[in-house]
Amino acid sequence: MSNEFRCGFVALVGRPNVGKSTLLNRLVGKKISIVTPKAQTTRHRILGIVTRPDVQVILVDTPGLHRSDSSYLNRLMNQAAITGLDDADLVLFITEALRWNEKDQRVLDILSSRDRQVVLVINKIDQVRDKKQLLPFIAMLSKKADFAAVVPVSARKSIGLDSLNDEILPRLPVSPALFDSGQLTDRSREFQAAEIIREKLMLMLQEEVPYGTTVQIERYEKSGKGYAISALIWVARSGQKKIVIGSKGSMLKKIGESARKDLKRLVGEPVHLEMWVKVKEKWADNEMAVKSMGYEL
Ligand SMILES: Nc1nc2c(ncn2[C@@H]2O[C@H](COP(=O)(O)OP(=O)(O)OP(=O)(O)O)[C@@H](O)[C@H]2O)c(=O)[nH]1
Ligand SMILES: [Mg+2]
Repeated sequence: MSNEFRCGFVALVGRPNVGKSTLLNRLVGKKISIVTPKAQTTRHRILGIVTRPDVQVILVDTPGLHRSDSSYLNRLMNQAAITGLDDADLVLFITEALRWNEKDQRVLDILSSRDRQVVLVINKIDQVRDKKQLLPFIAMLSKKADFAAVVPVSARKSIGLDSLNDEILPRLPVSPALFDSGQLTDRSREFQAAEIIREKLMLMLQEEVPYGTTVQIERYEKSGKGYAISALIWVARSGQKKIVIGSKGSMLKKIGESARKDLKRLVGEPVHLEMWVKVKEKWADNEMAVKSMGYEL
């Protein structure tokens, strides 16, 4: 193989909850994208950039592809994932070890309808006690499409990531780097701050409530010895506002405490966080509202 510098876009695509964002964070070596045990955590296309002496890998985290056309936001999330995949030089199709289902098949059908190099990544192999079970699973999946490679990994335990990198590098085009070597993401600190708060909402709220929330940063500026951040939490119904605030403000306090710790790590300085909860009826169904809240293709 030539030792010319390579650079390209690598989209991480799959059904919700298979570990796309976890894998991106591990490959970059820093938390770029939020992670929760709930499906449909990621709502945007987010770049994580890895620069080495021989290559710049521009990883593209995408929302989990799902069938729901129920809201404008859901359709936008699916479209964002499709755009990520269509713009990529290489696709990592992320699946879960021993847990193939019709949702994965639907993603594979989308991939097969496009002319893309696809590496099948079988994640969460740490959950498989008897590793012998992986062999027939890999054999079964290998027959489903003409994958460029099949790589079992555990993003959580950082297993198999060197093998995955070895499969990525030669499949990227010879090209100069597109980003500065120190840049790890295309997203602003404000965006990352909003995502951190949204992660806590996803983690701490139950059932459908977190899916009705979104976060907008209103103020992000140097103030005294640290930073002052003000965030608006939008909810889709007035009943949800009560839940997010909690009895005597207890839930909002818990969310704020947890978010502030992560925000301090992000900013590198103490953070004074203010949060307001506001209702915008059925905002996720409303194209104008969704766009004004920072969602785009
Ligand atoms: N056991 C195990 N769990 C993992 C692994 N990778 C991710 N997870 C967990 O799987 C859950 C979902 O991870 P995410 O990275 O948010 O998954 P995602 O594919 O980005 O999900 P969406 O953004 O909702 O599409 C989280 O609880 C992760 O901690 C792994 O290698 N092993
Ligand atoms: Mg994700």
